[in-house]
Amino acid sequence: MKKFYITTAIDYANGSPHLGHAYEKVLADVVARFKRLQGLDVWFLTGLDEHGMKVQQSAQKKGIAPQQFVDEIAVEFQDLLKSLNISNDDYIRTTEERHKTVVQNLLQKLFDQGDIYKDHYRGYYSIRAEQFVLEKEMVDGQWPEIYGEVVEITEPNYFFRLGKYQDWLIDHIKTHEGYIYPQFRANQVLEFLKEPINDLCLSRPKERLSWGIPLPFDDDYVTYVWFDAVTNYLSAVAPGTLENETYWPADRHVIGKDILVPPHSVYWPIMLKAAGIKPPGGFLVHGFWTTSGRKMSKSEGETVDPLDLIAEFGPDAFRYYVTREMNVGQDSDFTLEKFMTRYNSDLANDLGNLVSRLLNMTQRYCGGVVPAVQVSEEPEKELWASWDSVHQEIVGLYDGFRLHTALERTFQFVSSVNRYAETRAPWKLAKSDSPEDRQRLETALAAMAESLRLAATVLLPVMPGIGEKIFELLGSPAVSIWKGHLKWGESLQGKTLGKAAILFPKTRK
Ligand code: ME8
Repeated sequence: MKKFYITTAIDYANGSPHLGHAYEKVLADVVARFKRLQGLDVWFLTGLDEHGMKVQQSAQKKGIAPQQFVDEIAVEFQDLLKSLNISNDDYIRTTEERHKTVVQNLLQKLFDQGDIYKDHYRGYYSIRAEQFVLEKEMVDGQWPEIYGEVVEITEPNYFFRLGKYQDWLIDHIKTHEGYIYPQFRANQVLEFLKEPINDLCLSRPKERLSWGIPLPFDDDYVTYVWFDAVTNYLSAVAPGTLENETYWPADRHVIGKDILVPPHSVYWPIMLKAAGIKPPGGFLVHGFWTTSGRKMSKSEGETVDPLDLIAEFGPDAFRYYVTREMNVGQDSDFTLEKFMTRYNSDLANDLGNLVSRLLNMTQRYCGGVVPAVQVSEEPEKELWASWDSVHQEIVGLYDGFRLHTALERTFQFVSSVNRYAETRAPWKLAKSDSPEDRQRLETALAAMAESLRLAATVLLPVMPGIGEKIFELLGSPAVSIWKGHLKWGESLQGKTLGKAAILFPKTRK
């Protein structure tokens, strides 16, 4: 069976989860679920980034040990995953032994082969970003706000020879089509690589930062947060070893645009290349959620708490909204108004009404049992054609990460089913005594049931809970693989439908 290994960024354990964290998990989960429905052997990893200065400082402020601090935060992040119905197979925390061992083995190997060396570093250091920053990054004599306080320091440190592998990396990106999605991000990386890259300072003296993984070859130092963090993708599937494992390499690292250049697109592939480990299969780089143009992260004044929306409207409504609104790769503005419009119009009115209409009418006119399709007139032909166009596109859209378009098409189909119901008007046909009208009525209900089966099937990656619920109401088990189930005509004839249900209650105006 073909494997598919997908990861998310591991979230910083220095604060509570926010919308960006929630979105990234949903995005990766939609892709993971889609791949499983395609019949692939999927391994889906997410986790928590627990070391570093900020965690050390936050724990200090609270007067507790860093480990206790991250243990508490881990609960919050794991609760978020549960509340969003995320289907991850593993959860890695960088304070786990299995991770530390792999990081240390990797460091030792690179040190032994001469790719890590000791030198003096003198430069400007951003405490907030936990990285050295360059003078040329100043704007009008000021450090960019994201760096917070910047101080000048000189200290002996360990460096990783990045420059040695620069040409290899450029060639790798150029010769692997689709390696970074969307393509314009790959171009940004190539732009960055036009200048010679500096070697990476990968250590911090313990006296300044104690909350990290000690360098195996110098106990006075811990490794710098990026070297530690990116290695999680390997340590989770290859515990204790650097050997390639069943799932390696990762097929997609799902990350936000802020951490592509340089950590994921430069440090990570070069670390692997230098260690003789296969580089990543690819990156899926999403944009940022903004409100009024600002990202909604804690440090910049978050206004929407995703946990509240999930609890109020259910995980599927939240998953639908973020997947429908975000054109993967672009930024997107999050507003409660838009959320409510999508909820009320797409979910409650279009999808929810279709379900309750079908259940009510089948109960009333056919004793709750799905009848057979008996006629094929203009309205039926239009409906089948409408499904056909979705059918032809849907796999390509999911595969190409055009998830918002996949949902747009699916809901266009749902609308056309509602239009079909209006055109056929079974409630009018029911008043007729003609046997032809009875056949039309039964056909209409059978066609609506079949349409709903198809819509539920293609919605499963995005709305697994609702998809399964619809299948249950249709008297069938949810499909676990799409193959053979996307064609119109898998008759539900004879199935007993569930009792009328409200899938999306109107919770607000
Ligand atoms: O960067 N919209 O952790 P993190 C969308 N620990 N995505 C957002 C976002 C927003 N407003 N804000 C953040 C880290 N993200 C490191 C990663 S990986 C080996 C180490 C995304 O908690 C961000 O782009 O700051 C990143 O992919 C993820 O959330 C975690 O961010």
